[in-house]
Amino acid sequence: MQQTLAIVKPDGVARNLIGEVVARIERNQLAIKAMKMIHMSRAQAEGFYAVHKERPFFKDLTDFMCSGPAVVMILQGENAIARWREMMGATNPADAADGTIRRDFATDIEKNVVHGSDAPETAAFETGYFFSGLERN
Ligand code: IDP
Repeated sequence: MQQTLAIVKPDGVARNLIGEVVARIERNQLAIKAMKMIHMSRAQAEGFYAVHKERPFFKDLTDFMCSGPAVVMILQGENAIARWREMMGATNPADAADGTIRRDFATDIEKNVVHGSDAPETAAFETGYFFSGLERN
């Protein structure tokens, strides 16, 4: 069993896509172990995306992530990290496969509706960033 962090980003919440994303997660048999809505501060968004701090899009990305509420979730299942990334689709919606969340709903490479951890180490950091041990078992 593996856990991963999923986020419905501020664009997804603003566009009323929480239910659509949650429905897809449930249809794909990933268990939602924890879920809450948060409006990140700038410092919290910068801490979350610290790995990207040297990237040219860091300022825009962190502005976007603290621009409104987001829904953060811990998903659990066999191979949950890869399965959730497959459901999300490629970072750029133009490159995302048909039927993925980003292909179906994202408007551009930044406002791409959802986030998912990309490896076991990042999943451990990211789930622990938003949830305590008590909230995830
Ligand atoms: P991922 O979310 O598919 O794992 P990453 O490369 O980790 O993609 O990038 C994190 C987030 O940063 C993306 O989901 C997207 O919101 C934003 N991002 C990535 N590349 C660009 C870019 O070239 N321009 C603007 N925003 C970007």
